[in-house]
Amino acid sequence: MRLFIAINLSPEMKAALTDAQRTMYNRGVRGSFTPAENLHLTLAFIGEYPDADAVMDALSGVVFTPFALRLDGVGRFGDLWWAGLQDSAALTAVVRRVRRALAESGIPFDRKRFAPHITLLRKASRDAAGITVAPASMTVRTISLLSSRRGRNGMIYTEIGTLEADSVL
Ligand code: 2AM
Repeated sequence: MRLFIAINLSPEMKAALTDAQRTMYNRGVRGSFTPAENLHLTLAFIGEYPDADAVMDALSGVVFTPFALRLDGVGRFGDLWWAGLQDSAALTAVVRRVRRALAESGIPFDRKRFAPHITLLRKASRDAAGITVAPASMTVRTISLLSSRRGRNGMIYTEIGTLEADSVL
């Protein structure tokens, strides 16, 4: 099973992201646009790992309170274009806790430095510079363990489990 831990995005956030994708398309940019149902923010990429229960056990020890995410600009890694997020100490902290919990449970994950991004488009046919994204925001109340597999028409992500934020009094 190919596993990763991510935040699923609110409908408002997805609307802002699909608007940006539409603008790219209307300006003649072609490529592999992430379908709305697949838009997410990855916190930790585990990759092939057989034991989803062990991952959920590790995650269950992570404590966080609801926090805000806000879109902030568009950027690229080569021909992959993404939407960025406003700097958030709460997001950085929760990623650190998730990754520490995985490490302490001996669950492997990609140790590359966390670069918060939501992939909008892969294999862009040309430069999408100058395209902006509305500064939509959401409150994160759950973190998800997702599995990914290649379907006939692209990747299929399935939620395997969720971790809820602690309630704030
Ligand atoms: P990406 O969108 O930048 O490709 C599922 O593949 C999710 O895990 C995607 O959000 C992907 O980010 C992310 N991811 C992070 N590290 C990865 C890696 N080493 N291999 C594949 N996907 C990775």
